[in-house]
Amino acid sequence: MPGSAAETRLVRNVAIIAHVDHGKTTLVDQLLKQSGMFRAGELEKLMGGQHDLIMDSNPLERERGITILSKNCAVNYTAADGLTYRINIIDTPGHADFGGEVERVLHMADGCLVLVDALDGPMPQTKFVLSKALEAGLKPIVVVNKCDRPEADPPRVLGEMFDLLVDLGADDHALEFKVVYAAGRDGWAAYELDKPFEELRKGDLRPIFETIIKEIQSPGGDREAPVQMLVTTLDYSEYVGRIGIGRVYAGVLRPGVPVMLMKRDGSMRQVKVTKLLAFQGLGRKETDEVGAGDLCAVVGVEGIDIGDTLADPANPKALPPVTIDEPTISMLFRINDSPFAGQEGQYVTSRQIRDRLMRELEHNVALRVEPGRTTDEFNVSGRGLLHLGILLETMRREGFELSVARPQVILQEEDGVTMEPMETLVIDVPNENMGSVMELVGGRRGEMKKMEPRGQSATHMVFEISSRALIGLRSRIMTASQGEAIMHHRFSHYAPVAGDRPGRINGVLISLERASVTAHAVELLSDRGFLFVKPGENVYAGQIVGEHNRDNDLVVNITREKALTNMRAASKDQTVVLKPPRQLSLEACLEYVEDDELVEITPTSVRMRKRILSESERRRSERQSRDKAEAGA
Ligand SMILES: Nc1nc2c(ncn2[C@@H]2O[C@H](COP(=O)(O)OP(=O)(O)OP(=O)(O)O)[C@@H](O)[C@H]2O)c(=O)[nH]1
Ligand SMILES: [Mg+2]
Repeated sequence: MPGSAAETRLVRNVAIIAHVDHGKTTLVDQLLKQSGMFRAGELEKLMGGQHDLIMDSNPLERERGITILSKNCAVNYTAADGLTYRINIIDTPGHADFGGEVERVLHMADGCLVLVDALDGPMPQTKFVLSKALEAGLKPIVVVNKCDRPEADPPRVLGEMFDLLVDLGADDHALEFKVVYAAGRDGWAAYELDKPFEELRKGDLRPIFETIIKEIQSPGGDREAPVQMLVTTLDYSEYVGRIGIGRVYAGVLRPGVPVMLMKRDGSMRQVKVTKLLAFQGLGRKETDEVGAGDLCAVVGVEGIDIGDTLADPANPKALPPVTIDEPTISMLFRINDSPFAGQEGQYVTSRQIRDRLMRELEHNVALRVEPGRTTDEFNVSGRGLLHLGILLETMRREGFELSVARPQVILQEEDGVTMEPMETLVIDVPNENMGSVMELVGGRRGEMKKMEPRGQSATHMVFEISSRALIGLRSRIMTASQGEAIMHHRFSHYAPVAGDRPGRINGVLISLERASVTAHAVELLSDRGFLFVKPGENVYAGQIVGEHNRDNDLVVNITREKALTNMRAASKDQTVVLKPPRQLSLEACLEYVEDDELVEITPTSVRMRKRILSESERRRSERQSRDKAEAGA
């Protein structure tokens, strides 16, 4: 009986965890399709985006082909034993910036499917999410996924997963994990790879459903006990405000009945849930009770937060709170004060930006916002470049304009020593680009920890490197490998700060004037470096229009008109093929800029600029800071 209190023994709560791109959402989509709960064609209408997925439903997820928010869905499945089970499935994001969210939502589950790519094997995030699942006491079911990949090597990958579990100190219970082989996208799974591929492909995902039913315990929990619900995720709606999502651990939760809201800080107050929702299929359905073991969303509790417990007022007992991750990176958000300010966006004032950031804080748990030096500035901190980049991208889609400074890694003091975050960096790269990649990472004091072949033509390398040195590395690695490298990193530990942050090697080309870029100027500048702008684009004085191929900045006349001379030159003109501009994504721009530069973000453009737009003022300011440094030395 979905929607109402299902019999606890027929409920299963399972989280799907893996490294980014190992196929979690694709598998969840297929599980939905094969659950038999939906009419033919019903789900297909909901597909979309880069990967054509149903569960990656928000516009940015669709555009980028990654999962940003964890999501719940629930299916009914009639198992081989003839009983119909209700399976709550929690799809999680795989990117390292969202690791904290995965850690929290694991509280809703009793077991997890750990997906691992049958070629790539366990990656940094596999290790992280698996360690968190073990800490939470979840028994993993290993799904060796993407077995259809041409160079897939399931036995090797399975061995690596076993080693990883041993490494993580898994107990015997966890080491007896069940294995299912699958190609989620093709919709089949198998207990053994004992048949030819053509045979396996005719199968379906029943082995996964059955393993969930058999291996994951029913949630248990005493329905007769005083109610306890733990909030592990927040959602927000303009209409009803904050929505708390989590699991009922004991008793039965009902709308309209007084409950005690117990905060992390120990304070409590009596509240009422006005609307109670259970998960059903892809959506949520209003219900009048949710019993121990099941998951739900609660509406109408003002100020409800992650880690809060809803408890019985007569017997209020808080559940152990969940961890909330500290921010690792901070960035200055400020109003856009470029000469083009207000031309492309709808919301441009500091007040509008502040209100928007405050609204974001309602549900973006790992985000922090502090006032800056002036009312036009805000220090915004988050879990990484992607976390903050997504916020910026969302804001520009909504019509905001703002300018932001380069991201700063947040350092920590420990016994009087300044510590910086260190990361594990994994790079898979075609063999021919190995040398240049090693040089790039080595140049930033990355230390190699491991190197091994990956298939015939690629190499898998593991480094340890500081977070500061990582900023700006991605675009260089991508250039060095013609976009072929696969690169992932995640936080590993803190270490004493060593050395200066490596700066950008090249200087930039800066526009001299405010005008329109001309093809003639682009042609003349082609041997100075590469450009970020194309003919016809409007630029302003102080805007960064390209990268200089030397280490100094250069002011250039990129809006120069061609002096009309003679016919011959004019006809020659037509044969010139201009180099296309290099287009940097929003996050790439954030990594690119130096301390004296800003990224200008509007609904239609992302530009880079010098903080001080006028060349003479820039020079004066440089001289002043140089004098100051000399006086201090
Ligand atoms: N060959 C092959 N590719 C697959 C399979 N499953 C998924 N993919 C592809 O892998 C890519 C990533 O799939 P997703 O389902 O978005 O992966 P994910 O784990 O949800 O990724 P994040 O949520 O961003 O961490 C897509 O291009 C899929 O089409 C599979 O079984 N075989
Ligand atoms: Mg996904």
